[in-house]
Amino acid sequence: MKAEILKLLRECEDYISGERLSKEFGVSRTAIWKYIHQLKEEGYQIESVTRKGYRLIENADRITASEILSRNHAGWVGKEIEYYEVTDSTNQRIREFAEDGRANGLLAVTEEQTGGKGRRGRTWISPKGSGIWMSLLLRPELEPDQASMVTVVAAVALAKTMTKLTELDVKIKWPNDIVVNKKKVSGILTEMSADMDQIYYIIVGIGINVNTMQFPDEIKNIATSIAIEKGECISRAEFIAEFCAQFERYYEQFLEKGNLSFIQGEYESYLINIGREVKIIKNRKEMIRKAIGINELGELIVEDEDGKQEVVFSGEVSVRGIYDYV
Ligand code: BTX
Repeated sequence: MKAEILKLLRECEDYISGERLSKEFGVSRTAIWKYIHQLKEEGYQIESVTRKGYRLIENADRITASEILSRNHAGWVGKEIEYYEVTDSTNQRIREFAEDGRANGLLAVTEEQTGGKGRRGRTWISPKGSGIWMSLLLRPELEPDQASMVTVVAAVALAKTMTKLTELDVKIKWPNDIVVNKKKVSGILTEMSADMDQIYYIIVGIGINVNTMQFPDEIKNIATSIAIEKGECISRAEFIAEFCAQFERYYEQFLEKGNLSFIQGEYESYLINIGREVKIIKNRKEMIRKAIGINELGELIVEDEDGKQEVVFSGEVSVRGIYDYV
């Protein structure tokens, strides 16, 4: 209800009376007053004027649970949200929630991560207030070897969301970097808990540089943000809400089909590697191949000089000439 009140306040530029709010939501004016008080405690500047009612003064770029829920139009993804001012890693939070039995679709978001994780033990730099650092809990009935396909689904949902909200030329660097202008704007870290033949849960962790204007030296040549590329800031809460809806749509199709055939073409339309040379590292040997596309399992199809094709699994590929540093 708090999120609904916030939504109404945001949509209405004028004052809304306590009476109207109480009628709208079927609760007492005191209950409305309590929700308004809670929103104020979350940092919203809400003016209350006798005989006129309430008005939202400033609309800062917040990602609190109420802010996201008031925009979320998905069915079950992100319908429950845990918000943190600061935490070590949202993937870690979701892992604990998963072990506690929390439901499919739970989302954890934070303003800042002190121990943001990338793949293979790398660090994900997650400064305060300007990015989206979030993780989603999924409990699919899939075989463990299907889990990596969820990352591909998330990458397409992310690319689609970004394209829709920013109109930037968004690309995917196989398997799951989101790239704008040859620089990394977002990364995905998928983790899971499983045994040989069943998945207990999957954690999809997503980091997006949204309104970040400066990066530390170690990544300043490879990283960019939506704001840098677009020249203006965008609403992080709106981005998260749109992503939830996009992801839900693609993910449900994936569960129905069990493979990525329905999304292959769309993934390839974003794929920056397509038709280009990639460096493949197999058994410590490096080879140059041309990337052709992906198969229905999300593996990269590459071709040698004689036109012989083979597939490449995650992590064996680096991309020549895509990032300046490669
Ligand atoms: P990755 O291993 O593909 O990328 C990590 C590499 O990317 C780093 O080694 C560094 O070179 C570069 N990098 C680090 N921080 C940034 C940044 N902010 N922008 C651009 N490049 C950067 C990608 O791993 C997976 C990242 C997932 C992050 C999310 S955030 C929410 C969730 N919680 C968590 O701990 N991780 C995930």
